[in-house]
Amino acid sequence: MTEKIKIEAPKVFDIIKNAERILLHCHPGPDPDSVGSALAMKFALEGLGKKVVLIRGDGPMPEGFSHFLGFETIVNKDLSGILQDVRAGVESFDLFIILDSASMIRITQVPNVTLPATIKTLVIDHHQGESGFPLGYNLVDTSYPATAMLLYDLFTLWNITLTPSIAANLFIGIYADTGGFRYAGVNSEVFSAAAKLAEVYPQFHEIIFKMDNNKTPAELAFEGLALDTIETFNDGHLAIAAVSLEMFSKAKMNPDDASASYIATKLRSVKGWDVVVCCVETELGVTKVSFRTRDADAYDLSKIAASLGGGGHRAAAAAIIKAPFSEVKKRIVDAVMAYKA
Ligand SMILES: [Mn+2]
Repeated sequence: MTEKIKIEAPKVFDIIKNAERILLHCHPGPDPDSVGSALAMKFALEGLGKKVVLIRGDGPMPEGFSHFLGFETIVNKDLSGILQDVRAGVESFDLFIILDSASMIRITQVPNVTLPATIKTLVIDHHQGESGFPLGYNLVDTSYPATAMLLYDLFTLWNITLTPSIAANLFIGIYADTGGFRYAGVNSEVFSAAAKLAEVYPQFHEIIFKMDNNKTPAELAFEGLALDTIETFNDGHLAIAAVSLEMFSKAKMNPDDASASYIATKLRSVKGWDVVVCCVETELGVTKVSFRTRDADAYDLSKIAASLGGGGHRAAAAAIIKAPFSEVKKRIVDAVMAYKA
């Protein structure tokens, strides 16, 4: 537990105690830390007597998450959809707790969505290079390996009872963001938290199995397509896989079946490929780019991604590049080279 969290916990708890109706969300391209943290927070807030609405966000939600406890309570709306309800007077919130995200682009990629001034914001996040919302309260601690681990410490300091639903969702978030307890940032405190959570929800492995083994044949076919496109740059230190809309249509496949981050993580397994990138053109001229590195001391991907308009962590980051597909690779190579220089 960091000193920062010990100092911040009572202040953040006061903000929550003073709120009645609270909005939660999942970030675009939701990962288990986003969804698990949001569900755990929802159950904790409901235990405190709050009215809570958790929206799906931009979606769609991965099939493999459907076994998370409370998944069926996620409201099938994005931020602009729920704000329409607010403006129409059929819904109201006094607080928006923004988890695992600290900028508008990590909440919604729908352009020109603005929050009404009546809804206060509270950011709780662990991403580098994100500082929160100028007018809200921001608790960003990048020393945490997962938002779910940060929530575990906050819940402990707030004396929240760890119900099975809270424990299962926090476990999933910590498990996924640490790569199954393998990444830097995993320490004895993370294992202590996991042990406590597993004590409360011993069947955690069932949810993990269903989450990790939920592929469709189309997703596997995409893997083949993407691995076939790999090119290396920068004396073999940078490897890029890139799939265009044209390639999808030739292969009679759909970009919806493509996970850029999954392929990037696979590429990272190759010795010598220090920075790896997977690009997926999702709409004409819009390419989703996922970065991974096996050498986070030499490369800070949060900075490389930021130079392309994205963000993330040192070892894993992402960006959306709006440019003709033929220019995307050059932009990435230039960004990586510029960082080295
Ligand atoms: Mn996270």
